[in-house]
Amino acid sequence: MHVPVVIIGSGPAGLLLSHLLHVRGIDSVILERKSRDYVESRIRAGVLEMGTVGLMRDVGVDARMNAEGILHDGIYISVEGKRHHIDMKSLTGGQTVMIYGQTELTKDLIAARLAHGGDIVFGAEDVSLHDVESDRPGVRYFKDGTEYRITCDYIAACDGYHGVGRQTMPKETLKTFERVYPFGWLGVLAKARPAADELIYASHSRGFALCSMRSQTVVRHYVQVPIDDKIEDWSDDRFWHELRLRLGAEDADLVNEGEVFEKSIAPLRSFVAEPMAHGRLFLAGDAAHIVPPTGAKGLNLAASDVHYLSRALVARFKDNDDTLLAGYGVTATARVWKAERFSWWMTSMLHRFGDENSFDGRVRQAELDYVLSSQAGKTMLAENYVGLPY
Ligand code: RFL
Ligand code: PHB
Repeated sequence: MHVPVVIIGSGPAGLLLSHLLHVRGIDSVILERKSRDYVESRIRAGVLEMGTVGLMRDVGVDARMNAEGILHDGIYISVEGKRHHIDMKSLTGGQTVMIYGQTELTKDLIAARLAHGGDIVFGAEDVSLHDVESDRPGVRYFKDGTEYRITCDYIAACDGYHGVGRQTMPKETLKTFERVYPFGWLGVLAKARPAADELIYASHSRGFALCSMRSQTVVRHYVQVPIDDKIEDWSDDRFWHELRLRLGAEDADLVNEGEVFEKSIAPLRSFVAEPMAHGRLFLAGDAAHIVPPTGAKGLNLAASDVHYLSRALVARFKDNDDTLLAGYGVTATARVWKAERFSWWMTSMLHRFGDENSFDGRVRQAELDYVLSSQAGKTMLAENYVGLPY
């Protein structure tokens, strides 16, 4: 079997890429290690930039998102219990973000891909990539004990941080950059009304907290926890109590409690791998970079990568023009580093590092003070949060 493009991974990057190619008449196969059920029940991001919303519209998978997604014009930043509003819409000349869960976006993309006759192989085990430096690369995988081989023109590794794509790249050409933070986020999903009309990012001496939402009846809240905390350490009561404390006395009552139906701890990490291409292998999304979630950029970066990659593949297949493909790594990486910077900055500014009585701690407090009192500071935050242009 031969297909123009083999895509590894059916997360947002792989699914969107296969749709973007499909609408331009280019066939692809997606190989996904997990089951459809597993992929559709993973709980992750919740904030979409308008660029991501636009890509969903371009591939015609935006009906449910338009009906159920919630547009937000701004965010709140709470500092030691005092809430400030960042009016992103007025600061950016009219831009907003949309609240729509990654889980829902993934379900929509899978359903639409299959409805259009798309080929997604779930449960593809031991995927390996071959001859990526030749002009006829291939992949091999096993499904239900049977071995399969596919040749292709290009391979897109959209297989996340632990995927096989980046690992296939020669060690001597790959340069990685990493920062690991000394804390994680404990996140819960609960059946409750949102704390406010928009997200609240709270910086407090007890640690960072975030009140987010998925709908008017489901909330997604987080608190910063030490990296070695265990989920068993956090009863629901302890979580709600801690969240209230971090919002401060005046705002504590904004928190509406409800049945917690998901609870997990995620570590925070910044990571970039360069280059994002080797021979006929291209990396996109978490396969090439990780951001801490404070800037809400992970999913949106996956989307911008596949925007650049699909455009480059279309130029190659439709116009026989390789220029954009040759420049993919450089183009995508430039936007990636700006989102890395923003996510690192938001994380550094809003979390507690246990050094508040040192020079670094005081500088962090001054930075927050400055940003919230300066039009220029707020504008910088707003234009990065809504997403830099493609
Ligand atoms: P994904 O979504 O990880 O999808 C990769 C897919 O590849 C499959 N795969 C393989 N398939 C075949 N063979 C292999 N060898 C394979 N190895 C892996 C995987 O099963 C999976 O289906 O990457 P993608 O598409 O690049 O999308 C990126 C986003 O998912 C990610 O950036 C965000 O969700 C990050 N993230 C968050 N971002 C936010 O903006 N806000 C958040 O609140 C937020 N929470 C999170 C997160 C990521 C998490 N991870 C990675 C564990 C919470 C968690 C727990
Ligand atoms: C979420 O709703 O899961 C969410 C929102 C904003 C973030 C991170 C996560 O910055």
